[in-house]
Amino acid sequence: MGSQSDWETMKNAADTLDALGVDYEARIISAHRTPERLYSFARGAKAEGFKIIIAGAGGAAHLPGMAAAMTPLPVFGVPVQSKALSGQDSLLSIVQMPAGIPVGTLAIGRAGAVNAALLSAAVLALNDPELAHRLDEWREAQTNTVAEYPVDGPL
Ligand code: RP5
Repeated sequence: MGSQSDWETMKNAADTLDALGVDYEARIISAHRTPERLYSFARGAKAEGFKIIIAGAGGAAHLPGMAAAMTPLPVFGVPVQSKALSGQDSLLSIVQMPAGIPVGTLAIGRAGAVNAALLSAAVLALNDPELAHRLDEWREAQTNTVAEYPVDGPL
């Protein structure tokens, strides 16, 4: 993620990966404030053993696109909800990649962070039957939490 301030959002991705038993590292790498750290991480990520990068950033959110430019790994971008423009700026700056360097862009905020983790798990599960089983179980558990009929009052 681009800043400590993104962690409140990106922790939702981390929590989801924890629930699925997927190993990850959470790092702060700013495209603007720590460009050398970004270069070094993105260039070395595949050799370090990473399989997928989830990049969360807000505002003028260059992190996912710049990371994608420097690694062959799949990059999923999470637009963090910004104060000034509620994440519309983050979304557009992540999703509007020119043809040639893709960033798989998720929804703004918590939903995007959770879904980036689930999408990453689904990709990894293609070559990991045990993870595929855990993902099936996670989805079934989610389904089982949905009541068929609404009730009055607070949840
Ligand atoms: C972006 O700037 C970060 O991803 C963050 O969402 C936003 C604001 O960062 P802080 O000023 O809170 O560190 O680079």
